[in-house]
Amino acid sequence: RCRMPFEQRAEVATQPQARRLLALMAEKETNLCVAADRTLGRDVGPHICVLKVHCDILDDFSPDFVSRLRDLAKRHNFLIMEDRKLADIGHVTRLQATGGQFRIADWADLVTAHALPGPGLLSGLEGAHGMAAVLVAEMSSEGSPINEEYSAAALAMAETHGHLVAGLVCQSDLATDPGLLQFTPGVSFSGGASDGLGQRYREPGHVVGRGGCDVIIVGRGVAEASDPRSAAESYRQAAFRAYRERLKTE
Ligand code: UP6
Repeated sequence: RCRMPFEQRAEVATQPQARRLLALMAEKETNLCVAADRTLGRDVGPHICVLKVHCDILDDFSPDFVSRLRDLAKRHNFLIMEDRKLADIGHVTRLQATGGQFRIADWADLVTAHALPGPGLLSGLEGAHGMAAVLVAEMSSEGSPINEEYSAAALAMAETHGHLVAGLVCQSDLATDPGLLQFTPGVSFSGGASDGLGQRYREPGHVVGRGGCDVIIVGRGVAEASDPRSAAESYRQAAFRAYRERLKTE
Protein backbone atom coordinates (compact mmCIF):
# COMPACT_ATOMS: atom_id res chain seq x y z
CA ARG A 1 0.00 0.00 0.00
CA CYS A 2 2.66 2.48 1.08
CA ARG A 3 4.80 1.97 -1.99
CA MET A 4 1.95 2.19 -4.50
CA PRO A 5 1.44 5.60 -6.15
CA PHE A 6 -1.87 7.34 -5.50
CA GLU A 7 -2.87 7.07 -9.19
CA GLN A 8 -2.50 3.27 -9.09
CA ARG A 9 -4.39 3.06 -5.82
CA ALA A 10 -7.20 5.13 -7.38
CA GLU A 11 -7.61 2.39 -9.95
CA VAL A 12 -7.85 -0.46 -7.45
CA ALA A 13 -9.99 1.39 -4.88
CA THR A 14 -13.63 0.39 -4.99
CA GLN A 15 -15.19 3.07 -2.75
CA PRO A 16 -16.17 5.91 -5.13
CA GLN A 17 -15.08 8.79 -2.83
CA ALA A 18 -11.73 7.04 -2.14
CA ARG A 19 -11.18 6.66 -5.91
CA ARG A 20 -12.00 10.33 -6.48
CA LEU A 21 -9.74 11.47 -3.68
CA LEU A 22 -6.74 9.31 -4.66
CA ALA A 23 -7.04 10.47 -8.27
CA LEU A 24 -7.20 14.15 -7.34
CA MET A 25 -4.26 13.79 -4.92
CA ALA A 26 -2.14 12.40 -7.75
CA GLU A 27 -3.31 15.02 -10.24
CA LYS A 28 -3.08 18.04 -7.92
CA GLU A 29 0.04 16.73 -6.18
CA THR A 30 -1.25 17.28 -2.69
CA ASN A 31 -1.90 15.05 0.31
CA LEU A 32 -2.75 17.93 2.62
CA CYS A 33 -6.09 18.27 4.42
CA VAL A 34 -6.58 21.57 6.19
CA ALA A 35 -8.84 21.59 9.23
CA ALA A 36 -10.64 24.88 8.72
CA ASP A 37 -12.06 24.93 12.21
CA ARG A 38 -12.60 28.70 12.08
CA THR A 39 -12.24 29.88 8.51
CA LEU A 40 -13.26 29.16 4.93
CA GLY A 41 -11.06 27.38 2.46
CA ARG A 42 -10.66 30.32 0.10
CA ASP A 43 -6.96 30.88 0.80
CA VAL A 44 -5.90 27.28 1.05
CA GLY A 45 -8.07 25.77 -1.76
CA PRO A 46 -5.28 25.49 -4.35
CA HIS A 47 -3.03 23.54 -1.95
CA ILE A 48 -5.36 20.95 -0.45
CA CYS A 49 -7.02 17.66 -1.36
CA VAL A 50 -9.58 17.86 1.48
CA LEU A 51 -11.06 20.68 3.53
CA LYS A 52 -12.17 19.40 6.92
CA VAL A 53 -14.79 21.31 8.87
CA HIS A 54 -16.68 20.97 12.13
CA CYS A 55 -20.06 22.38 11.11
CA ASP A 56 -21.15 22.79 14.73
CA ILE A 57 -18.36 25.23 15.57
CA LEU A 58 -18.53 27.38 12.45
CA ASP A 59 -19.95 30.78 13.39
CA ASP A 60 -21.47 31.35 9.98
CA PHE A 61 -23.00 27.97 9.15
CA SER A 62 -26.05 28.39 6.89
CA PRO A 63 -27.40 27.00 3.60
CA ASP A 64 -25.64 29.91 1.92
CA PHE A 65 -22.35 29.00 3.61
CA VAL A 66 -22.72 25.45 2.35
CA SER A 67 -23.30 26.51 -1.22
CA ARG A 68 -20.23 28.78 -1.11
CA LEU A 69 -18.22 25.89 0.29
CA ARG A 70 -19.38 23.58 -2.50
CA ASP A 71 -18.52 26.24 -5.09
CA LEU A 72 -15.02 26.54 -3.66
CA ALA A 73 -14.59 22.76 -3.62
CA LYS A 74 -15.58 22.62 -7.28
CA ARG A 75 -13.40 25.56 -8.31
CA HIS A 76 -10.28 24.33 -6.51
CA ASN A 77 -10.93 20.59 -6.85
CA PHE A 78 -10.99 19.35 -3.26
CA LEU A 79 -13.30 17.15 -1.19
CA ILE A 80 -15.18 18.29 1.90
CA MET A 81 -14.98 16.23 5.07
CA GLU A 82 -17.31 16.94 7.99
CA ASP A 83 -15.49 15.89 11.15
CA ARG A 84 -18.69 14.99 12.98
CA LYS A 85 -17.18 11.89 14.65
CA LEU A 86 -20.55 10.15 14.63
CA ALA A 87 -20.81 7.61 17.43
CA ASP A 88 -24.40 6.48 17.86
CA ILE A 89 -26.70 3.61 16.88
CA GLY A 90 -27.50 3.28 13.18
CA HIS A 91 -30.96 4.87 13.45
CA VAL A 92 -29.69 8.04 15.12
CA THR A 93 -26.62 8.14 12.88
CA ARG A 94 -28.91 8.22 9.86
CA LEU A 95 -30.87 11.14 11.31
CA GLN A 96 -27.67 12.99 12.24
CA ALA A 97 -26.20 12.47 8.78
CA THR A 98 -29.26 13.45 6.76
CA GLY A 99 -31.42 15.67 8.96
CA GLY A 100 -31.38 18.37 11.60
CA GLN A 101 -30.10 21.83 10.79
CA PHE A 102 -26.82 20.61 9.31
CA ARG A 103 -28.04 18.01 6.77
CA ILE A 104 -24.42 16.81 6.44
CA ALA A 105 -25.01 14.34 3.61
CA ASP A 106 -26.32 17.17 1.40
CA TRP A 107 -22.89 18.80 1.17
CA ALA A 108 -20.11 16.60 2.62
CA ASP A 109 -18.18 14.04 0.54
CA LEU A 110 -16.73 12.38 3.66
CA VAL A 111 -17.83 12.20 7.29
CA THR A 112 -15.83 10.91 10.23
CA ALA A 113 -17.33 8.31 12.56
CA HIS A 114 -16.18 6.33 15.56
CA ALA A 115 -16.18 2.55 15.22
CA LEU A 116 -17.48 2.25 18.79
CA PRO A 117 -21.17 1.47 18.06
CA GLY A 118 -20.28 -1.31 15.57
CA PRO A 119 -21.42 -1.85 11.97
CA GLY A 120 -24.99 -0.62 12.57
CA LEU A 121 -23.57 2.90 12.44
CA LEU A 122 -22.38 2.26 8.88
CA SER A 123 -25.74 0.79 7.88
CA GLY A 124 -27.22 4.07 9.10
CA LEU A 125 -25.06 5.88 6.53
CA GLU A 126 -26.19 3.65 3.67
CA GLY A 127 -27.94 5.78 1.06
CA ALA A 128 -26.66 9.08 2.53
CA HIS A 129 -26.20 10.71 -0.92
CA GLY A 130 -22.96 8.82 -1.60
CA MET A 131 -21.18 10.36 1.39
CA ALA A 132 -18.42 7.98 2.58
CA ALA A 133 -17.35 7.31 6.16
CA VAL A 134 -13.85 7.73 7.54
CA LEU A 135 -13.53 5.61 10.69
CA VAL A 136 -11.56 6.86 13.68
CA ALA A 137 -9.24 3.96 14.57
CA GLU A 138 -6.72 5.87 16.72
CA MET A 139 -6.63 9.37 18.19
CA SER A 140 -3.82 11.89 18.48
CA SER A 141 -4.79 13.02 21.96
CA GLU A 142 -2.94 12.05 25.08
CA GLY A 143 -4.53 9.41 27.33
CA SER A 144 -6.98 8.12 24.72
CA PRO A 145 -8.26 4.73 25.96
CA ILE A 146 -8.20 3.34 22.40
CA ASN A 147 -5.95 0.26 22.37
CA GLU A 148 -4.56 -2.05 19.67
CA GLU A 149 -7.53 -4.40 19.85
CA TYR A 150 -9.97 -1.54 19.29
CA SER A 151 -7.94 -0.19 16.35
CA ALA A 152 -7.84 -3.66 14.78
CA ALA A 153 -11.63 -3.94 15.19
CA ALA A 154 -12.10 -0.51 13.56
CA LEU A 155 -9.90 -1.61 10.66
CA ALA A 156 -11.86 -4.86 10.29
CA MET A 157 -15.11 -2.85 10.22
CA ALA A 158 -13.68 -0.63 7.47
CA GLU A 159 -12.54 -3.63 5.45
CA THR A 160 -15.85 -5.46 5.64
CA HIS A 161 -17.78 -2.31 4.65
CA GLY A 162 -15.51 -1.24 1.82
CA HIS A 163 -18.40 0.23 -0.19
CA LEU A 164 -19.11 2.78 2.57
CA VAL A 165 -15.70 3.43 4.13
CA ALA A 166 -13.08 5.53 2.31
CA GLY A 167 -10.44 5.42 5.03
CA LEU A 168 -9.30 5.67 8.61
CA VAL A 169 -8.28 8.44 10.97
CA CYS A 170 -5.19 6.97 12.59
CA GLN A 171 -1.70 7.56 13.92
CA SER A 172 0.08 4.41 12.72
CA ASP A 173 0.16 2.24 9.62
CA LEU A 174 -2.90 0.01 10.11
CA ALA A 175 -4.35 -0.66 6.66
CA THR A 176 -2.93 -2.95 4.03
CA ASP A 177 -5.73 -2.45 1.47
CA PRO A 178 -4.44 0.12 -1.08
CA GLY A 179 -7.98 1.42 -1.52
CA LEU A 180 -8.20 2.65 2.09
CA LEU A 181 -6.79 6.10 2.89
CA GLN A 182 -5.09 6.87 6.18
CA PHE A 183 -5.73 10.40 7.50
CA THR A 184 -3.47 11.60 10.31
CA PRO A 185 -4.20 14.62 12.55
CA GLY A 186 -1.86 16.03 15.20
CA VAL A 187 0.56 17.31 12.56
CA SER A 188 2.72 20.41 12.85
CA PHE A 189 6.21 21.58 11.93
CA SER A 190 6.66 21.94 15.69
CA GLY A 191 6.71 18.17 16.21
CA GLY A 192 6.78 17.07 19.84
CA ALA A 193 4.78 20.11 20.90
CA SER A 194 1.42 20.00 22.67
CA ASP A 195 -1.40 22.54 22.93
CA GLY A 196 -1.94 22.29 26.68
CA LEU A 197 -5.22 20.44 26.09
CA GLY A 198 -3.89 16.99 25.25
CA GLN A 199 -3.16 17.38 21.54
CA ARG A 200 0.16 15.77 20.51
CA TYR A 201 2.01 16.90 17.37
CA ARG A 202 4.37 15.13 15.01
CA GLU A 203 6.07 16.45 11.88
CA PRO A 204 4.62 15.90 8.37
CA GLY A 205 7.69 14.09 7.00
CA HIS A 206 7.64 11.70 9.94
CA VAL A 207 3.95 10.72 9.78
CA VAL A 208 3.96 10.22 5.99
CA GLY A 209 7.40 8.65 5.74
CA ARG A 210 7.32 6.34 8.73
CA GLY A 211 3.72 6.37 9.95
CA GLY A 212 2.04 5.23 6.74
CA CYS A 213 -0.12 8.35 6.66
CA ASP A 214 -1.58 9.23 3.25
CA VAL A 215 -3.25 12.55 4.09
CA ILE A 216 -1.95 14.86 6.80
CA ILE A 217 -4.57 16.90 8.66
CA VAL A 218 -3.28 20.31 9.74
CA GLY A 219 -5.41 22.75 11.69
CA ARG A 220 -3.75 25.46 13.73
CA GLY A 221 -0.40 24.98 11.95
CA VAL A 222 -2.10 26.65 8.97
CA ALA A 223 -4.98 28.60 10.51
CA GLU A 224 -2.86 30.38 13.11
CA ALA A 225 0.12 31.05 10.84
CA SER A 226 0.76 34.70 9.97
CA ASP A 227 0.28 33.75 6.30
CA PRO A 228 -2.06 30.71 6.11
CA ARG A 229 -1.72 30.43 2.35
CA SER A 230 2.05 30.04 2.38
CA ALA A 231 1.89 27.82 5.48
CA ALA A 232 -0.49 25.50 3.57
CA GLU A 233 1.92 25.43 0.63
CA SER A 234 4.82 24.52 2.98
CA TYR A 235 2.84 21.67 4.56
CA ARG A 236 1.76 20.47 1.11
CA GLN A 237 5.35 20.39 -0.09
CA ALA A 238 6.67 18.61 3.01
CA ALA A 239 3.95 15.94 2.96
CA PHE A 240 4.11 15.33 -0.79
CA ARG A 241 7.90 15.12 -0.74
CA ALA A 242 7.70 12.52 2.05
CA TYR A 243 5.13 10.55 0.00
CA ARG A 244 7.44 10.57 -3.04
CA GLU A 245 10.37 9.43 -0.90
CA ARG A 246 8.23 6.66 0.56
CA LEU A 247 7.55 5.28 -2.93
CA LYS A 248 11.27 4.69 -3.37
CA THR A 249 11.84 2.76 -0.12
CA GLU A 250 12.31 -1.00 -0.15
N1 UP6 B 1 -8.59 15.50 15.24
C1 UP6 B 1 -7.48 15.43 16.07
N2 UP6 B 1 -7.11 14.21 16.59
C2 UP6 B 1 -7.80 13.08 16.32
C3 UP6 B 1 -8.92 13.19 15.49
N3 UP6 B 1 -9.28 14.39 14.99
O1 UP6 B 1 -6.82 16.45 16.36
O2 UP6 B 1 -7.41 11.99 16.77
C4 UP6 B 1 -9.04 16.76 14.59
C5 UP6 B 1 -9.47 17.86 15.52
C6 UP6 B 1 -9.05 19.13 14.79
C7 UP6 B 1 -7.87 18.69 13.94
O3 UP6 B 1 -10.88 17.78 15.69
O4 UP6 B 1 -10.06 19.57 13.92
O5 UP6 B 1 -7.96 17.29 13.80
C8 UP6 B 1 -6.49 19.02 14.52
O6 UP6 B 1 -6.33 20.40 14.66
P1 UP6 B 1 -4.92 21.06 15.11
O7 UP6 B 1 -3.96 20.76 13.97
O8 UP6 B 1 -5.27 22.51 15.21
O9 UP6 B 1 -4.51 20.45 16.41
